[in-house]
Amino acid sequence: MMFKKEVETMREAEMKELQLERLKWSLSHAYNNNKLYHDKFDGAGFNPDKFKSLEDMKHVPFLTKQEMRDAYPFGLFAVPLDKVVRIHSSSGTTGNATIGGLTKNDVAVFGEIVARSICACGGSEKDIIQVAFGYGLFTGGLGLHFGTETLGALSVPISGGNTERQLMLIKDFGTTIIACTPSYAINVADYIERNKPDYDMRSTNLRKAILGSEPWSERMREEIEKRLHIDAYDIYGLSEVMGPGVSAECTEKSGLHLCEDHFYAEIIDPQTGELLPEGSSGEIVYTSLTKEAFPTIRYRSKDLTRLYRDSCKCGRTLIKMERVSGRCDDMLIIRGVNVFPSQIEHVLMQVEGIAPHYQIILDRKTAMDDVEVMVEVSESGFSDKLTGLEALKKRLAEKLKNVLGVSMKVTLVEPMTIERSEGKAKRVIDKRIM
Ligand code: DLL
Repeated sequence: MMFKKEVETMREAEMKELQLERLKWSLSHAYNNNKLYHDKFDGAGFNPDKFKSLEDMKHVPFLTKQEMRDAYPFGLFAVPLDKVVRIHSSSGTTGNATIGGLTKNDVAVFGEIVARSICACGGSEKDIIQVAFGYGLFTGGLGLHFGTETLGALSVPISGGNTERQLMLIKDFGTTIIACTPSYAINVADYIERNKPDYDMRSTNLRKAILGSEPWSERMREEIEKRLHIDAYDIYGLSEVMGPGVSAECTEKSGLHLCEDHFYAEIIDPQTGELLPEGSSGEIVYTSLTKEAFPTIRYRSKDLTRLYRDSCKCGRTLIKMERVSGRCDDMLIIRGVNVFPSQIEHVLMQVEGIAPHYQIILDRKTAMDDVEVMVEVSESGFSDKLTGLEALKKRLAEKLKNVLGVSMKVTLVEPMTIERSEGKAKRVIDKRIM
């Protein structure tokens, strides 16, 4: 089922026309109603009245995360505060948070894009959706909640954590879909294995998980699906643009359909800022097409992905986005070699006997960066035979060196040693003094 079939199956040419028309509105709205955008556009010599075709996008100046932070709290709003009905914020840990506001109409659009995402993975108004994303300024909880209600499905607003209660409600309420971070889904599987060996997920109604808010791999999907006996789907979004539902996977599980009628996306080279042709990998940049409260114009997300068109079996024609592999600002430069945490994860996940719980610890005791990969051994891989563990450690270190070209110290730890998160997992710990 599609929530808005006429848009989700629109022909490419028609979509581009719609985008052009909406871009003209959005760029003028930002220019005329927000001083920061007005000054930025003037500074770059760009006048929205001269915007005639999608090619003109290259004249529009980029907006960076720093500029968003500097505009804290409401400096990017383009409507009076009394038209704003809700505030959200990014989960950033350093500096000012970035703030997003929504008008009534924006809230409706947000609800719609999440409703589309739920339908894309095969959900419908008949579903009972346990929203195990955090509620609050974070967009995950309220985003999934309003999406569920917009669709007309039943929402269980439990928020994150309290796994015992999550499992109880899955049984008692007959939950069919759970929405949470992929790392929390793994925590739920671990919890059952350790504390409730008799809890059989197959005897519940839970069929699907809608997972997102942090990067995760195909291997993690396999693990979650196998251990929880469900189908797992990727949902993506960011508070600077709106929240979850900017793009989401369909039942084909082969890329995420982007709501390109609300967000115009471009791929640029993260180093040079140069616009790259469709199909290239790079940093994704967003321009909101319908947002009233806080227009996002050419926002450099730092998320790395690829956009492409294919004839998806689900029938949607919306442009597809590869799962986000990481962020350009997460890139670790280890002794001159660029390494992404997702690449390390990829190597770890290919080795038998390793659990998907790891942390990358960076330190600089000497002039060189030290990298330690701390990873849990799975219950099955855990043998108290020291020789077995030594061999495993050696195998991992060799594999990391071969694939990534840098040597890293590997430390194996017992199951359940690495701190579990109820929201986004913390993968990188940087102890370097800058
Ligand atoms: O994480 C919104 C969200 C909530 C998405 C619930 C999906 C589900 P922020 O806290 O602003 O918003 O963080 C946004 O998280 O720029 C990506 O780097 C990362 N991210 C979000 N979803 C995915 C995903 C929410 N499916 C930042 N895969 C984004 C990879 C993701 N990374």
